Amino acid sequence: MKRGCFITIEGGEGVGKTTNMEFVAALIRSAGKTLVCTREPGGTPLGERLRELLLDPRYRGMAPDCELLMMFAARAQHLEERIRPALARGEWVLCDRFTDATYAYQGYGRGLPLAHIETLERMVQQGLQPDLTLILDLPPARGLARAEARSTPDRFEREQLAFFERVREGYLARAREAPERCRVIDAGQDLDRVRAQIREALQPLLEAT
Ligand code: T5A
Repeated sequence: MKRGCFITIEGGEGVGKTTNMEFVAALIRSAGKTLVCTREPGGTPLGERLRELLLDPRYRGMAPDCELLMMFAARAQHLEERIRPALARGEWVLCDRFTDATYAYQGYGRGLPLAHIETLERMVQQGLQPDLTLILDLPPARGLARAEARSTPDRFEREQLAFFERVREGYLARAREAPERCRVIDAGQDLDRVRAQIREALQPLLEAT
């Protein structure tokens, strides 16, 4: 059986990933595909426990390498328990954040060597990459303002603006390095326009499968 498509949604804090997940899911389902919607860190019972630890502001002293390894620990479980089995059944998988987030946050944001991330990526993913990554792009100050208006800040949201500027730079660098996989969406527009860009990015994949 042909494996299903793997789509990821990425971007900094408050850019609209969660808001647009349902829209993307509806587009995929209306094309007749069976879809698994999930997120990282998380997506499995064990991954969700790791997520709680990673976002908990009480662990503000977490070592960057610990953070990196926990992201990949959650990802390894997620791939084994949910993502690979769904793709093997021919289902589509839509994931709110994946390894581009690790490059952007732990690599560019925290300054960890990208080579360490590449090693873990090879080990855990064994060549599996998303077929399409939607990168919602917005100046960090605007994204943080949107996120702050909604909830109390988690451990990451308490970082300084300069951290999120580096994260944004990281996402844009990833998009330049993999233009066939990544589509940068201007998330500063009103929701209808953001969604029109998303629809356009998704269309070729929906038509090809
Ligand atoms: N992380 C994750 C790493 O460091 N490394 C990794 O490898 C991985 C996988 C996870 C954290 O973990 C880090 C990154 C993150 O800090 P998260 O909850 O997944 O946390 O990510 P957040 O960015 O914190 O999620 P948010 O829910 O805050 O942001 P979203 O989902 O991008 O934004 P959303 O959809 O909730 O929208 C925010 C607000 O903006 C409004 C919405 O209504 C909402 O109120 N909005 C708009 N307003 C005007 N115009 C638009 N176009 C709008 N779109 C949305």
